[in-house]
Amino acid sequence: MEHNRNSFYITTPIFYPNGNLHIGHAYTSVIADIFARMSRLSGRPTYFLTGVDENSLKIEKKAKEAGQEIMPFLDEQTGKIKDIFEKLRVGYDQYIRTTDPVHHRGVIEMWNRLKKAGDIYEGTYEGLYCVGCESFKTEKDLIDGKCPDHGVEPEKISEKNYFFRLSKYADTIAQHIRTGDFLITPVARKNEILAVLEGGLQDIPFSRPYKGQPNAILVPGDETQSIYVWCDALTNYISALGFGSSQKTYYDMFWPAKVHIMGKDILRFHAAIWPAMLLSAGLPLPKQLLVHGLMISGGKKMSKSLGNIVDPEEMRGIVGAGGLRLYFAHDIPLTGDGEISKDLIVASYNAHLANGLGNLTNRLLKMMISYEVQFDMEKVAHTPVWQKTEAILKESLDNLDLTGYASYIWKEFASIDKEIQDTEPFKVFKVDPDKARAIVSGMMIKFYTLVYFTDPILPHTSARIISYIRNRQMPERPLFVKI
Ligand code: ME8
Repeated sequence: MEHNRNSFYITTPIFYPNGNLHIGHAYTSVIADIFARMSRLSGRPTYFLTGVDENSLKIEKKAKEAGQEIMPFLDEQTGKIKDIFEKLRVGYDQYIRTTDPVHHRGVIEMWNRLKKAGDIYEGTYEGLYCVGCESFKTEKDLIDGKCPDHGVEPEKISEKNYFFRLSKYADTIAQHIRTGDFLITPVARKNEILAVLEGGLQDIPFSRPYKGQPNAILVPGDETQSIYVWCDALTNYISALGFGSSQKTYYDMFWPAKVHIMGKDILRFHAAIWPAMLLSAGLPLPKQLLVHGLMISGGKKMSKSLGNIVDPEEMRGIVGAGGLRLYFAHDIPLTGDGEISKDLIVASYNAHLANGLGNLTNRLLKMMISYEVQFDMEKVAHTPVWQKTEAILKESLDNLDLTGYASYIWKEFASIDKEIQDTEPFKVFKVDPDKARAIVSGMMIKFYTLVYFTDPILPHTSARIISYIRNRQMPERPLFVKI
């Protein structure tokens, strides 16, 4: 199968399954899901990958703390994560686990290519290592001698490693970023990474001594060493598609990715190490990195290690999957850090769903049914309002502008509300029923269109409202109860 220029391959980071997913992980996954659904709705061949990063030291520690063997622990974690994804309607095409054999094959193939390119060499690493980040640190990365993200002193280590010649690729990567064929958005993140690249990159250890860690992928030809977690983890984006296996149809169809979505915490891995690996392996770079801010709680980054997490399940219990999805899409600017609070989520739910879409649905359905308004649903797709909304969908997808898309649709819903107030069909109906029908019919065409294009954000609700319209039926209970 040929690569289709229109294909849309979208990924989330593979998450560490060492605790429950918090609202930040839910955010990344939900926005990726919304983009994937927008892409499917616009007719593009789409593939949405998410999954878990299982081959890491901190997972092993967690399993030990829980008194469990590693594989049953990982299976249980994956069960929980898939359950949350289902509840939040995160409809991935594939959930990759780095313990999957297909992944191991991809990593081995990647290693062999780096080696063949002459970019792997033996050396000794002396320095600091933060297990929380699973990365090597320099003194200037630390605040008061501690990792700023994890609040712990990194371990001092001295060990034999294989190094990856990262330094060789700094200029080429910067060049790809500057020309825009490796796009990094928002621009502040692009500039941040360009500054790093312009300062030059150092070669980095790409293996660590193998000490029997479960699930570690051993260096081909040297079983005393295991492949470094980030080399292992980053390769998931292509191993999942079959890179390194005989079955690589999906790889051929979907690589290079349209976009990798991630938080800014792991920008450097994705904007320096990953493209360097791909260049060394002779593979195309992803088209874009979309780097979102980090939600903070109590003024600090939320993280499993810090224990200040907000539970997405609890929030879903209050505002439903739709409430949370709309909040992410409509209210969180992709680019900044935001303090997350229950009050803000509830206020958004009340404004946009209970008072907004919920009320509007009721008012329109009532008028449509009681005034016996007819409109031809099969012809809606040929109306100017449909064509305009479809064009906005495509444009928002090209620009990965989620808040723009969500706020456009909700403004249009509000404009129907305003039209009801201005035209007062309930008064018109008393004197001129046909005129009232014509007014409501026009509104129904617009409403039906908008609801249809809301599907990526509110997948189940959109389908439910469409079926009420088609069956000329009122919802048995309110779609969104005010909180
Ligand atoms: O870093 N706000 O996994 P991870 C918003 N396994 N998003 C957040 C967030 C927050 N406070 N905290 C986390 C790893 N995230 C590696 C990735 S990829 C090849 C390997 C989201 O479980 C955000 O997307 O720590 C961030 O980049 C990711 O979770 C980190 O997840």
